[in-house]
Amino acid sequence: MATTDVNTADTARAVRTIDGVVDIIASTAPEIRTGLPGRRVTAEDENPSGETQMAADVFADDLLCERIGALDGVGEYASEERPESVDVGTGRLSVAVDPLDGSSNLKPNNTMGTIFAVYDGPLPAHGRDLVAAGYVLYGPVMTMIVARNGTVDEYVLHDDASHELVREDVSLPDEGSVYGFGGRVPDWTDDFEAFAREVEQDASRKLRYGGSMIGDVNQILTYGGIFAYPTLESAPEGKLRVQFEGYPIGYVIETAGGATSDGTKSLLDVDKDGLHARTPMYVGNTELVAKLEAALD
Ligand code: FBP
Repeated sequence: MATTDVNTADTARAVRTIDGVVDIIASTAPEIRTGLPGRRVTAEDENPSGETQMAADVFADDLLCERIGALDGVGEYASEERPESVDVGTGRLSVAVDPLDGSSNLKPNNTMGTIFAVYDGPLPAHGRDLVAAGYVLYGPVMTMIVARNGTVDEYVLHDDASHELVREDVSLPDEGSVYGFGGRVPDWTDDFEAFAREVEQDASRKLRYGGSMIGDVNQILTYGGIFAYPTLESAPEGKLRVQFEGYPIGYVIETAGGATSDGTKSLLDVDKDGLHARTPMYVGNTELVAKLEAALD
């Protein structure tokens, strides 16, 4: 077979696999949500980052691993809840998920999300290997954001496992009107605190912070502005994970016309070893992220 034929076959298979991952995320999310009420308790284990796992984290991870792992074209599955990635097939694409981002919000019944990233290559992968990424937001309405082929679309997810495209080509509004910064304020660096105070002084902006990155990032995608989970004095690498949070959210926000940073460069250019490596995260309108980088310089 000629090389071009092989490439065409590979590309067609990859497109089918990516569509398959998106369909599985969309059809599994209603089940994850339905399974939450009895699972607002801690599980017996900690996750690989040493954080308390909720029974819901484990439940969502098991469902996604089983279904995504059975897809043709997926070679590896990894999640924030497992120490190692799992070999699930012979495909060249790898899928990394945060099954329930913000699961500490389960107790107060607040927003949470499911994040997914599809990489062309083995895990841990690089941000520039991403071929699709997105997230589900469990809010009053269940929505899903998907970035692939250079555009970002929004879907509404229904309880019967169907999904409906509601917005095509989503982009960040030019004038950002909200901001949300994680971590304890006394734990922020002086430079970040000075930047935060400057952002607060602008009367056109309002604080919107809910403690679940997906809820907070979706506010930025909707209204524009800036979200940060910064470097902390006690945690120079910040809290959020590169493979499961930094890269996929970097991909979504940059595909939607925004900017992202780890403090000095795009989140997609972060170079870290290890499946569970962490990174500071700053995402939002280009002008605000540029100001942030200048403030931290
Ligand atoms: P999990 O994936 O373990 O839920 O942690 C991620 C997260 O909940 C983010 O959604 C959020 O931005 C951050 O941690 C909040 O952490 P903290 O409350 O410790 O500042």
